[in-house]
Order: sequence, then C-alpha cells, then structure tokens
Amino acid sequence: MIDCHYWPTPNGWKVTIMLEECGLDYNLVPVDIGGGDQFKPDFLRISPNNRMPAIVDHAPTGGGEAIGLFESGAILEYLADKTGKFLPTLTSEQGPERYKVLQWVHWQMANLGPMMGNANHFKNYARNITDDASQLEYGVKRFMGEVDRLSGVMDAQLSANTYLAGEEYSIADMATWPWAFLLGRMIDENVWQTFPHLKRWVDLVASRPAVQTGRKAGEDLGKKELTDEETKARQNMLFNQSNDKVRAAREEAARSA
Ligand SMILES: N[C@@H](CCC(=O)N[C@@H](CS)C(=O)NCC(=O)O)C(=O)O
Repeated sequence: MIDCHYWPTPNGWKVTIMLEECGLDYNLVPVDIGGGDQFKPDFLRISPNNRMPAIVDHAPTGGGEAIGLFESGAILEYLADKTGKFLPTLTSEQGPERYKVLQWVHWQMANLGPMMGNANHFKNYARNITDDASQLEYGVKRFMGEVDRLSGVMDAQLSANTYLAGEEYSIADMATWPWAFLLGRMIDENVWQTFPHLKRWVDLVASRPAVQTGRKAGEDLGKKELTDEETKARQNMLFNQSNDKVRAAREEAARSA
C-alpha cells in the first residue's frame, strides 16, 4: 500500500494520475496546505521542503523498510521504475528513450510548474499582499511572458510528436498535463487557437480514464467555505514563509524523529 500525502492541486494530481494509471493501491492522506499541515513534524520528516505531494511506499520493490519520497518528478520516476510502466527501463531496447522522457519531466519541474505557479500568484493573490501596482504589473508581465513562451515550446514539440517525449504516453505527459490543461483558465480560452497542437494533446490526455479519476481524487478536500478572515490567514501563512518561520517546525520534526 502507498500513502499519498496530498491536496488537490496540479502537483498533487500528477501523482494520483500515475497511481491510477499503474493500478496501484493507495491511501490519500490529506495535507491541508492552507491550514498548515505541511509544517507538522510527521509530514516534514517525509517532505523536508514543506511541500506536498509526498508518498510513503510500505512495500518497496525488493522488500526492506518503507520508503518516503517528496518532489512530484522523483515520485513519478520511482513509481515508473517500481511498475515498469510509462518510462523505458535502461536495460530495455528503448533504453536511450528513457532520457527523452526524463528531460521533459525535468523541463516541467523546472519551468512550466514554477512559472505558472508564479503567474497565478501575481494574477490572483498578490493584490491581497501588496498595494504596490508596479510590483503587481511587473510580476504578471514577467511570469505570463514565460508561460506564453513555454506554451510555444510545448506546441512546437507536439506539432511533431503525439506525446511530449515522442510517440509513447509517459510520465512526462503526467507531469505536464495537470498544469497545461489550466492554460485556458489562466490566460483565456483563445489561447488554444494560438497553440493548436498543445490543445490536441491536452484533449488526448484528458480522454484517459485514469487521468479523469486521478484529477478527481480528493476533490472535496479543497471545497470548504471560508470566511474572509480565514482566507486571509491561510494566504498569509502560504505567502510569507522564511527560514525563521519554518525552523522551529523542522527542529521539532528532528527532535521527535
Ligand atoms: N516541486 C514541487 C512543488 C510542490 C509544491 O509547490 N506544492 C505546493 C502545492 S501545489 C505546496 O505544497 N505548497 C505548500 C506551501 O507553499 O507551504 C513538486 O513538484 O512536488
């Protein structure tokens, strides 16, 4: 059994989609990131970066003790190696293809995820934190520009390939789709006219039953009605983190290890 420490967000969906695709048994462990669960000692011991998703595999391949992992890209790679699915093995005839998949997984982790996350922050949340219009304007321009550029990178790749890393569906698609399908919502629905190959792929991946089930996992978790005060407190906690603020939680996690 695999514990999936999770909240319904794009980075969380990557993992539930992969678990569904592989038909693995899993148990959702909610990490309410607006309520501060990511700072709890038990969670920090698995995910020292105080971010979800994370997993604990109680029955790792080859036996031995349970293994805990954080970072969605590493989790996808681990589950692919565990099941032999969605990532060519090094020893297979398609060995070198493995790196074509991994380069797109790393591309997503280092580019699309952080840039879309920051664009979303400046478009939708930063105005609750600062009144300085020039800061907001610069943040939106910088990160929306990157999102536009990265959409073009995907569109070009998908104009020549069925899936991101070639002709096979892989963990690169599972890492990227949960962010990419939100582009219409983030920019506007006309974006698909600019990037038609990206739209073809978004629809193709969305048609997979495991993607639909993984995307819906724990969907009620984030639906609680909040007062304005509660929303403010959650945003203040999420968007004002520093070493000083998380050090105490980290030390507590180390003490109780
Ligand atoms: N690179 C990480 C990013 C994870 C991440 O940013 N998770 C967010 C939710 S999508 C989170 O846990 N935020 C909690 C916080 O900001 O304290 C991954 O892909 O696993």
